[in-house]
Amino acid sequence: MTDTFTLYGMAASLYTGKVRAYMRRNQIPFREEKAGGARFNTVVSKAVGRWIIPVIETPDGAFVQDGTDILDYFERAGFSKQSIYPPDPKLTVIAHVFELFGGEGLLRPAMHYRWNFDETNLAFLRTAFEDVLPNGLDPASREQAFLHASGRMRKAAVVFGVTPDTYQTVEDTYADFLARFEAHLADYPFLLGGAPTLGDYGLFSALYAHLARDPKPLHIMQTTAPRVFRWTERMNMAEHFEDEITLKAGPDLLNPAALPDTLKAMMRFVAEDYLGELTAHVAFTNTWLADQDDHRLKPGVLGRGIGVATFDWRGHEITTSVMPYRIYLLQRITDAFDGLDADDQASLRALFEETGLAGLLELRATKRVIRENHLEGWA
Ligand SMILES: N[C@@H](CCC(=O)N[C@@H](CS)C(=O)NCC(=O)O)C(=O)O
Repeated sequence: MTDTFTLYGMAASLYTGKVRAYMRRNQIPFREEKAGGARFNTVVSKAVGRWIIPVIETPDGAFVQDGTDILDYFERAGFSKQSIYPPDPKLTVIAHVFELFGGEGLLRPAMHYRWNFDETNLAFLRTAFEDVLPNGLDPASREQAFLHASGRMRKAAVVFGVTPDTYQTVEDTYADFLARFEAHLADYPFLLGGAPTLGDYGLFSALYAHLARDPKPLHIMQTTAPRVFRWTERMNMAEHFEDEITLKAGPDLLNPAALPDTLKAMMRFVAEDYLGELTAHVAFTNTWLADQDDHRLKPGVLGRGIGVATFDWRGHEITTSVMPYRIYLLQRITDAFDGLDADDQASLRALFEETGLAGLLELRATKRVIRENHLEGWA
């Protein structure tokens, strides 16, 4: 038996990027195999119950799917050089907010800047998508398969709320987000101070594989938010590079009693951009749950979305797909909050009130999302 893991993924995959960065930083021995390869199509996707990446195969032949679950697997198995769960549980709640927002809330700019700039991006994407196509296709079949796979992703952009009506607002709000993160990174190498946490890995999902690799958004990031670009490099390194920012911040995480305004501005952004959507999704979910028989709640019976919810997003009425997975990540925030003692809850509630996020702490689905055999369902 070797001690090498296999990561099945794709260079351009949002959630694969998060896992790869974690494995590199923690110097976990692994090889990466394109998800369109023979073993993925015959063995791995069957083992995890659907075609989805990333998946890791452990040295003893077990599979773990889901970016978040894979990081937790490595944390539990003792591979982390410095846990991505902050020692102060109040910081962990904040980290979970960015785990959810980075992985799910930034999909609008990620999908817009990937799929709505064909002139700049398409040649790059055509090559990138070879990672998910079966091996050895002739050129005509490869083009056919690319059009099929990319067509699915273009449809996905629409169900995340990216339509011609919203393009300009997606661009303006992404610029606002970049400016806020850029300001924060002038003083800190990572979101919560001197080391990456769950929150950085969440943000890294969208901010790396799409927004710091595809030609159109890469140019935007490098020219308007160079420190964010530098952070994507820092996140992706196995080595520690001591620079002005790391020297200034030191190795420790932030003091939760004195959080910088730049972090609060980022929390405020999450409130402005994403709280309305989460609120609408939880309301939809609870109405939907009340109507379901037990069979439909079992893991794997339904696809990834359970329906759509319509809500106001920055002056646009938009309709987006409601996915139990988002409720699963929301649950991680509220579970972490519920686990705090009364004093910590009070101080964190004050911070969430100050940043417009207090409503997030009240959002609960009437049933819990569970993951069984790599699939989501309801307890
Ligand atoms: N929650 C999952 C999401 C994974 C996911 O959506 N992966 C994309 C690629 S980045 C995928 O496999 N899409 C294929 C599809 O939806 O058919 C995770 O974190 O692993």
